[in-house]
Amino acid sequence: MQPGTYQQILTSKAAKQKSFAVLVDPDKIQPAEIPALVHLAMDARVDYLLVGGSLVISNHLDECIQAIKAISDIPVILFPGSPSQISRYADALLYLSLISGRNPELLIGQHVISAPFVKQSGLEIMSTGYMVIDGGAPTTVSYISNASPIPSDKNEIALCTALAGEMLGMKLIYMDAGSGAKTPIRESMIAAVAEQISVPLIIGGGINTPEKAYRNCRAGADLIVVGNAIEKDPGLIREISAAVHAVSIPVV
Ligand code: 1GP
Repeated sequence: MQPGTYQQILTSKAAKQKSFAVLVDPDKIQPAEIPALVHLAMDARVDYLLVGGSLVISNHLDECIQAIKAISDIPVILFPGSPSQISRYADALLYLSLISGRNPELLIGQHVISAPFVKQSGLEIMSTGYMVIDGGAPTTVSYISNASPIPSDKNEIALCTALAGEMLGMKLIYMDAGSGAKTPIRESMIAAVAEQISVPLIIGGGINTPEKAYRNCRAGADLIVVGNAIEKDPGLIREISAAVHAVSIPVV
């Protein structure tokens, strides 16, 4: 039996191997374009495909995931902007609670409403403390949730929030500067959080070069997520994946 997705993430972390996930937003890609992207991801040894977006106005979420699954074993993890973005064709679900905000709907309210539906999906559920960090531009999630992001230089707020999430039982912490962020999360903040928590740390938002991905991993990220930059230049998949995986190589 294949280990679950969460176990795979934990195993990589225990082995000090960094992981790379490409974010696929169904609003920005047609199902017919999926195979080319997935072949690039397979060639580049991408570890996970995150599927989701803030809104997902298109109605081809299932179709996109089925197109991925038809040709690849890369685990597909849902990264939903709302409870409507659930597909039973995925492997696992980032069950997000927006712990950086103070909007009860996104902390627990929508979860209560969608809980039976989520359970019936049969997906592997990975509770995730989701933290939005100011990336220099208003994000869709901040607008919709009416919740302010954590200021980019307030490392202590970030680390206390992440720690609280972990102690509440969240299996993952995801710090996100927002899709297409002007300024990605500072390495000092990643390091401050990584030092305090023991669950895997996901970092995303505005990462657009292999160097940034590499430095974020060195600072303590376990899993790097890139969406926008790859939409603009799919060739970056290979370079960023190589940079992330290079951090795993022990220095002798
Ligand atoms: C956004 O973390 C993801 O939620 C990825 O961000 O699209 O800027 O890579 P980018």
